[in-house]
Amino acid sequence: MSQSVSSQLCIIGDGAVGKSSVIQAFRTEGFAPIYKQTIGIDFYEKMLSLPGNTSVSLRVWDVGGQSLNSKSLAQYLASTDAIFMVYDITNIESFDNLHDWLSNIKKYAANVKCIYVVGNKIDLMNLRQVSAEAHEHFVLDNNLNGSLWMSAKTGENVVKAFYIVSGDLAGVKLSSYDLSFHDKVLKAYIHKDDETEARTDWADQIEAEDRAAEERKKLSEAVQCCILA
Ligand code: G3D
Ligand code: MG
Repeated sequence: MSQSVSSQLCIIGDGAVGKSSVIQAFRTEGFAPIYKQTIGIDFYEKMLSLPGNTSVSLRVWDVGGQSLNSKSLAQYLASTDAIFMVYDITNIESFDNLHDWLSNIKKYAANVKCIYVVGNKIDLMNLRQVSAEAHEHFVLDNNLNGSLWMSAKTGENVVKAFYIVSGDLAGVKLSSYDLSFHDKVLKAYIHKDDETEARTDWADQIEAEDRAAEERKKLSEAVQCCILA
């Protein structure tokens, strides 16, 4: 039996954390704008196909222009099903301000089912000001649904994140195998002023995941070649 779900996702967070860039990165994967308002809010919609004949029509709102206390922010939050709370991993203030964003969510987002903390700009890992532990604690302490890291610049984990939220909203559990089809290989980015910084376990872990994804891709290409031959 097929299932079709229609859902709304709001992307919120301080200015310059990369909210618009995250949407832009996803749009380059065929994510088309369907409407552009002049009052400062854009939304984009895409149908995502999930295993088990399920499709999710995800309407994504970039509420970037809205300040924490604006009336329209309250309106957008009131009707949203899911929220990405985005911060910039190189800017501790943008992480600290998530407390204030969360207070607004609790006040206004009456229908929200899934809230994720998104650490963006992981291509700038060596400039990181927020530890993975602090990020995870925030998620656990506030009983949030998920923890995501991404780079809108390289595209790392962006598409995957939209599939994760779609799966959660539709009640479809996506395996790491399902999600591996939406992996994008991370390009290493070393900031010129600080090339001597030691690598972290986190960076090693991400690199290992990328290598595994690359291996899987190579394997599936090899299998395709065999079939063609
Ligand atoms: P906002 O919508 O949250 O206000 P933007 O943020 O999407 O406008 O991004 C703010 C700046 O951060 C932009 O730089 C953008 O290119 C940069 N940025 C966004 N995401 C990433 C990322 O993942 N990595 C890096 N390195 N930069 C990112 P400019 O210079 O154009 O203002
Ligand atoms: Mg913006």
